[in-house]
Amino acid sequence: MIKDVIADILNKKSFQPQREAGEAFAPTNIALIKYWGKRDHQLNLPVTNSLSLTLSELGAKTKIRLTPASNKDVIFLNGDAVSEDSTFYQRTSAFLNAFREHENSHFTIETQANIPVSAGLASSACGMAALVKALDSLFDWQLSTEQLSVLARLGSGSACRSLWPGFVEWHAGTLENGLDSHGQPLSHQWPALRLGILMISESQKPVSTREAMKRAPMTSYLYKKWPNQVETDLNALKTAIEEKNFTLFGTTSENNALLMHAIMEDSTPSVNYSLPETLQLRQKVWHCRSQGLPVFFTQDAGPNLKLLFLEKDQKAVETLFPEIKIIAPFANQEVAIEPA
Ligand code: 2P0
Repeated sequence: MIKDVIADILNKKSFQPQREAGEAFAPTNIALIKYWGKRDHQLNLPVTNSLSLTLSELGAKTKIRLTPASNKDVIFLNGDAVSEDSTFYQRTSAFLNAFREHENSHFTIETQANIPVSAGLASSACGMAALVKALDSLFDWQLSTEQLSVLARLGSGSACRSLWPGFVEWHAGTLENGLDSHGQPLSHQWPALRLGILMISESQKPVSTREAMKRAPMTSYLYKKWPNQVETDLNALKTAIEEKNFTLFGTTSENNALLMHAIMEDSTPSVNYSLPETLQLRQKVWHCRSQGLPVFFTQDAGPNLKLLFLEKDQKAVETLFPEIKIIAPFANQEVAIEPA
């Protein structure tokens, strides 16, 4: 099925390399209104729309070339060869099956990522987005950004939002083949917005998001509320962005993340990505707010928190959370990729 969809997108474009290697960078993105639950698990088609913020300076840079003499794909992550037994290798190699001219066409992929892998920092999002952009460059397909977004989604759902800077909405779409399920950038910018990462643990998740996303719709009572709540939250967030209403922006993002985590816990078997320190930091954020500091959090499939605040409060946030790494998503900063 994936191969058919990809064949539709590529429309007989060739798998002959047009240069020695294809190379591309893609930034990671953090969802403010989350993607949780799929209507098609093979094609990564979501139940609802979602809305994210791209972190321009954090992401993955990928170089891909064909290695005809090799009998398997070879993948390097930050300079180290990735084990064939790892999920990362298997998922990448399986995705590449759709792009081989012959069964024995193999690739060498070198990825430099400046975010930790599998710690809820959307590493698969930037990794898959960089990979499809690098393939497009290797084969010189000249696909549109929307087509690249569909391809990236087939590798990993959230990757389809990593093709644009700023705020991006992923439209769930209604087509069975998912060709209408891709990202779309919002025209509004918010230069004063800041996102701060609080790293609590870089270790791998106890349950993959793929597995956790299967459990929720099948077993969670709260999940019945999710599609309607996402619609309400999307409307509220878009209003907040248009009107630069930061209280509405922060409240909506935080509540959406909390409902997603409640759904995870309410699934059977229960899924919990938080650590004791996560809960302590959530409480610290709430305490700061009660003292008048407008700071909110969002949390993905991992224990780390991302704080949302405005430039005017950056000093106060840095003083209260000295370990924070702050990103200005709308500043056009130079992209420097160093391994994490
Ligand atoms: C998101 N997450 O919207 C949500 C919030 C994690 C929590 O998308 O199976 O790696 O490859 O489509 O995109 C993480 O899941 O899952 C994710 P697949 P993906 O960012």
